[in-house]
Amino acid sequence: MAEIRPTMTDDDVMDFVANGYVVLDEMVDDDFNERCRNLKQGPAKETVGSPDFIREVLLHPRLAGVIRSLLGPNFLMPTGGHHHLIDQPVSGQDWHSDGISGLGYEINELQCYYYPQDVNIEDGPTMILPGSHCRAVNRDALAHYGDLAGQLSLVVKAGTVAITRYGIWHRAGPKLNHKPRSMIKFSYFRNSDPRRRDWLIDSEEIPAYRDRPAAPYTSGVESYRDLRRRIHTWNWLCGLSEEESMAHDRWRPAYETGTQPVEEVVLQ
Ligand SMILES: O=C(O)CCC(=O)C(=O)O
Repeated sequence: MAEIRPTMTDDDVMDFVANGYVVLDEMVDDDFNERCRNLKQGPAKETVGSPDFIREVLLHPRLAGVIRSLLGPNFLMPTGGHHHLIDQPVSGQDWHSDGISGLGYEINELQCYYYPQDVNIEDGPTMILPGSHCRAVNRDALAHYGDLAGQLSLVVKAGTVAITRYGIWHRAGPKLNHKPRSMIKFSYFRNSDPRRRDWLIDSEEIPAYRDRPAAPYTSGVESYRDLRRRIHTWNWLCGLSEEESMAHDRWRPAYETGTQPVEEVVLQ
């Protein structure tokens, strides 16, 4: 198999850590997009597992380069997928995050959305909430939210793939027409914890996480929590141990060190 080259830089990875998504515009060839437009709604294991799909989509150098950057060189390939087809006007889905996604700052699963046709605003684009990927959420509560500051409608051209950190809040947006809108969803997984930066680097010296703007829906307290989570994620992706990570977290209060085993304490 051809070597998969990482495509992300330190800054790209820091962006992903904060936002939880990357969009690769018009990545897949039109001929192949055409072939993916008339699938049945529902499980798409055969399509996603087919040699053509693997070549044209899953191992496309732009997509595989991002996956390798974020999940390491030995990542696990998707073994199935789901075709989300909407072909009539609907008010859209409730906000949700999938499966048992929730707490945790690691990046172990990347969930991708592939659009084989253009998606305009009236076609029911997928909507995501950047930065929501590590936020624990009660799905029943989340379903009551309406429009959220900072939400993003994935209005895209055919062949676009959006890569998200599993757990990102999303929904199918309102659809105003009968034009079929397809989205094929599939996930890649990490196979081992990161030991080093697996992306394009200029120097062996690990840079400290450079903060990104706070999400527009956060207060001071929540944006502080986001920042601390981002630092955790960045340090973990860089392969830093818990102890090294502490040295890289300038925001950690002095009492949050937690490194001394109780059996080492000698009472005077
Ligand atoms: O169809 C869409 O745009 C989103 C659907 C989805 O991701 C879901 O149902 O979990």
